[in-house]
Amino acid sequence: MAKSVIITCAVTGGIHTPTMSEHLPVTPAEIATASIEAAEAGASIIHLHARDPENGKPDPRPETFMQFLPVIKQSTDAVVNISTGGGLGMTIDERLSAATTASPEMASLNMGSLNFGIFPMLEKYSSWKHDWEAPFLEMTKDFIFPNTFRTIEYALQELGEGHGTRFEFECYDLGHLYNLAYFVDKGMIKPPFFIQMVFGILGGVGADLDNLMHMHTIANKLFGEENYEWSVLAAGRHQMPFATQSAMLGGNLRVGLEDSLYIGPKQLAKSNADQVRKIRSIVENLGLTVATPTEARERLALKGGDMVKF
Ligand code: KMH
Ligand code: ZN
Repeated sequence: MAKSVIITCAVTGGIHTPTMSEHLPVTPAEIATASIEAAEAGASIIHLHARDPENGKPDPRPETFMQFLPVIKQSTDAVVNISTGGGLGMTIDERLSAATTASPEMASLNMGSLNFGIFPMLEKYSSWKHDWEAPFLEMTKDFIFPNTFRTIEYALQELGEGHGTRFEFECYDLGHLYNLAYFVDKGMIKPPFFIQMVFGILGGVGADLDNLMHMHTIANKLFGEENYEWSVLAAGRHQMPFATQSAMLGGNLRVGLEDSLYIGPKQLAKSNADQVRKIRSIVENLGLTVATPTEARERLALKGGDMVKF
């Protein structure tokens, strides 16, 4: 029987800016509501960043996260996954601080350094809600998102060993699977681990189905398919087609406004939950089922929602 599909919803991220969509959650209350609605719609994992409530800028402060984490926990059984990617330009300590404070069941971990170009979005807008937005996008022309062996090792020790947190290993290119294999071979990462394959970031691998197939083939060779769960996210207009492909191939998937602001061609998504409902209906129409949080916890060997510090 086919495994159920784990849906992750990444509700706000640190890439899009408030000008781009009025539906992008910004305040703690908006992030909490978006997360609860996404969970009710069928997401078993909620991937979280925080934003400064005043201006929507990516915000690493644990105290900002703490304004929405308990609300989400009290209202849903979904797995809370805290980003350690943070916002482009944050230090590694800033990026880890919310997760080391909250000790979540899951955290993201980016598996290699890469150019991370979001500057092409500058051309789409002629005015901005906040002063920080245009310079933030502009600086990515010259930006390398740093995820070195040392920082990956540090996160594995601090969060993995220190807190029993397990990871969403974000792999933006083939080489990142080999970086992951290095840590698996060292015994620092143990099955069953969760690989999030990321397509369509400028600087990472492109959103081409052949790339997805090849990354999946190489992951099977490196890790053995019984040892890991895999999921797919693709940026922008590739989001839904790639999520669908992953489900068809036996994988899991991620949606959410972090990765795409749209629900259809030129049509902004009004909520994260709308994207979850859309992909859920596709998954179910393929004859597949959507995983519950309990199933996700079992398959990813998570420590449990009562073992967190929020
Ligand atoms: N927005 C994704 C492409 C993280 O939070 O660690 C990358 C991401 C990074 O989710
Ligand atoms: Zn993220």
